[in-house]
Amino acid sequence: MDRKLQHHQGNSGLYGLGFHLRLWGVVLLVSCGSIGVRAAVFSNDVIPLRFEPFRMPGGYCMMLWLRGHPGQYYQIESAPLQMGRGIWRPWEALEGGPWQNGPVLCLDFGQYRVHRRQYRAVRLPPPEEPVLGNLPPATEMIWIEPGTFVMGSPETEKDRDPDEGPLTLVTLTKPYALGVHEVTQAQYVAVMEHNPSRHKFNRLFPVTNVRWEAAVEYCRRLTVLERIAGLIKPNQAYRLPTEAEWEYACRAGSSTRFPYGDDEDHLLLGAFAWYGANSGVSTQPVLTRLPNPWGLHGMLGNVHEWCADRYQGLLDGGHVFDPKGPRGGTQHVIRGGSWMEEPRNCRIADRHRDWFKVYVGNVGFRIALSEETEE
Ligand SMILES: [Ca+2]
Ligand SMILES: [Ca+2]
Repeated sequence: MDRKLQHHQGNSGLYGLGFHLRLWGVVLLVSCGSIGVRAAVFSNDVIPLRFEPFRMPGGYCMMLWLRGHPGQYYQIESAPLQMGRGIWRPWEALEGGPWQNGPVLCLDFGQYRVHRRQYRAVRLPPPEEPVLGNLPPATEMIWIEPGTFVMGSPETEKDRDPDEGPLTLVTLTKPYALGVHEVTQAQYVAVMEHNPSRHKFNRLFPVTNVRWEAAVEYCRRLTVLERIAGLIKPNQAYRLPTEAEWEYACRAGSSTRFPYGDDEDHLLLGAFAWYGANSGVSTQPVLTRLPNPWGLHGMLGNVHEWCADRYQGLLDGGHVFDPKGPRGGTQHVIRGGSWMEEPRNCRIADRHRDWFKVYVGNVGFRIALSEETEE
């Protein structure tokens, strides 16, 4: 039984706050008036929750910030704003939870009439060890041979951002395999048993609204499942690619803005990538644009892809071997651009980090496979 479902059932029919106070402690209640914030704190755990309407294509959603405590889990719930009769309506958990190890940010897409909703964060008990799911539909993997390449973009590149430099010579010393497409919703659901995606039109769409931690957990579970099934060797493991591995594979030997050339007027981009101008304001099924020269589809566009690394504002410079990113920092790298981006954000060298993007339906991931090494 999914623990989120259990909590949901546990809360259903309990319209007062006393139950939560006794059991978990309601940490916060926020009602959204037209502008102001009403916050009532019911326990010693004071957890600020900021919110504001956020303009999206097609309307507004509510953007909520919760500063959680490390190691604790929260569910963010929403209910219609009470209109003065004192009758509590059922609270409903927002999709995508539970949230862990704040700070976190979530978006409520379901409610454009944001003035009429109220929100609260409820602390949850620690999760049980997750149950393993089922073997997902297989991903075709392409082995990438070790090699050396120049990471980043030259200062002369059109639309370049400063965090794409300094140009860095990178040597990758070990082979790794990369999925030919982003992880689909069918694959994610088989392993994780829920579908957090924003665009649920088709199970061949890439999964979205996946936090970095969940993408890592997917890789861990997939490794266990495929080892049991004998599909990978006992010393092989799935993981997220490092940022350098991602760019090396995306470049596929090129040093231009896109794997097929500079394309300054973006005449060809639509053949290779789903981006703002051709996506129809949505993700699109994987494998429906042309691959790069190494046979990888959708590296640019459709959904941003998580990398293993934390984000740092500049590249290392010099000559580095098997870089894994900085040790410190809270944000992780996403790469490749998405269905909602301008062409400049779909260049090979363009770098992004997680902020609210993880909850607007344009961040997914792609799996890598390699032999486990001693750190
Ligand atoms: Ca992509
Ligand atoms: Ca950028």
